[in-house]
Order: sequence, then C-alpha cells, then structure tokens
Amino acid sequence: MNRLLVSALLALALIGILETANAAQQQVATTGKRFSTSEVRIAYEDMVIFVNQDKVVHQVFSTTAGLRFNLKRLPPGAASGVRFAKRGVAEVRCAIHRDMRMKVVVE
Ligand SMILES: [Cu+2]
Repeated sequence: MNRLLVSALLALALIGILETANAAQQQVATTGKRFSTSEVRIAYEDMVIFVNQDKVVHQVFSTTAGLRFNLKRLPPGAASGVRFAKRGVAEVRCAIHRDMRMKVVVE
C-alpha cells in the first residue's frame, strides 16, 4: 500500500475512535489550501475534527485566549481533533499557509 492510502486509513480509524466518544463533533476538511468552511458552530465541550484532504501538510492552530490549541504537523490524509472546553470564538489559522483562516464558535 502506498503511504497516502495508509495515512487515509489511519485517519478513518482515528475518526472512528473519536466518534465513539460521547460529545458531538463536526468535521472540517482542508482542501485546496483552504478550510472547507469559514465558520463552524459547536456546543460547549464538543469536538472539531480537522481532516487533511490536501496533498500538503497543514498545521492548524489557534492563539485565541482560552481556546488555544496547536495540532502540529497534519500530513496529507491525516485527521486530528480538538475539544473546545470554553465558550467563545476561536480564530483558527494554519501555520504554514497564512491565508487559511476560519472561526470556531463555541456556544
Ligand atoms: Cu495549511
């Protein structure tokens, strides 16, 4: 199997594991060096799963006070999730592609 397929399968397995957790979740893809949506609204303590559907690495993060996170390097086909345990609006960016921006609204 090639590496891309292996990482895609691992990403699906990760999503499966995360989906068995209780809290609700929403998925946001990265595709064409953009987030698939400019904004997601979630409930307090819900999770956002970032799925890299690009052929390049992304590094999704937020420096918003209280909602700070950094998913480190997210290779093509990989997925990683963040649980938001504080209400507010997280400004989400990619450390590699400065034009990538979105908001996570935690209600
Ligand atoms: Cu990026």
